Amino acid sequence: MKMKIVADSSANLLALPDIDFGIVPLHVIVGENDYVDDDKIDLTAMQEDLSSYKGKTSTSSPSPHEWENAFGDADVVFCITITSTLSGTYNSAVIAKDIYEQNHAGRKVYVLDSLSTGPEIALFIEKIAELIKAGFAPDDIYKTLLEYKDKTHLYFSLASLNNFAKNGRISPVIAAGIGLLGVRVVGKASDEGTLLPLDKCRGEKRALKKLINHLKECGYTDGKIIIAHNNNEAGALELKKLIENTFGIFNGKIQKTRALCSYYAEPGSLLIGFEA
Ligand code: X90
Repeated sequence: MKMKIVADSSANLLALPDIDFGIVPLHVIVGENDYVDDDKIDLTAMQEDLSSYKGKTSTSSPSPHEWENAFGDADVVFCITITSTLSGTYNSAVIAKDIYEQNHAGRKVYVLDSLSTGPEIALFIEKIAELIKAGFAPDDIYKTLLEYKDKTHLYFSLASLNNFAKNGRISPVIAAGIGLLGVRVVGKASDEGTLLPLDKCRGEKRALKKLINHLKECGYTDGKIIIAHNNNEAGALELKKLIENTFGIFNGKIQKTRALCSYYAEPGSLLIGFEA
């Protein structure tokens, strides 16, 4: 039985060792330019375009057809999407699942709405990969994944909320003032899969301190952590150090955001997914 994991590009991953894995790209649109968030994208060119372009910019979700293509010829697909509250990506995956299962009797697609994005999705993907390798049956993998989802979180420190507000994904009132004079917003993915702001902090140091406090409040001890950063490796390393100092271990890794996350988590931002 051929099992495959398919996620959208908000996971910031391109490949997975020893597992059949596919990524479906979202798009970042800057005027006439359509940046496809796949392994061929020039991220530097996109960032430069974004920072100099004065007109409207936006993002768009993959079509059902793109999902279907990524499912390939797998008998069982585990499909993980960015939060359905903020993107049409989940809906198009569900449509693709129905078509795929209708066209290929006996095949099965599990679609999971992450209600999150980025590093928390990456944790889900790693968990599924682990369970596939351990030889579990598809239904058991899905059940275990749903239980796992209750133990993971996504927090962030965002350097700006401009693109969120400009695209109607957050109220302009919340976005006001973030980014000015080094003010960052620290918050989390809510249970409903929306952006929940928790603290406004002046300067990265304060933001990192808040993140550590939130880890403590969540009961974090030594679980897996993935930090994703947009042009802020120094901040990611500083957070790693604080985690080591506070909890005695950094059981994780640091990744760079790809196009979709880089658009909303603007340069200087950090995303942190962890198991509590
Ligand atoms: O369909 C589309 O065009 C994509 C829309 C995606 C909107 C959300 C992107 C979030 C990227 C930003 C920080 C974390 C916020 C967490 C909220 C769940 C990452």
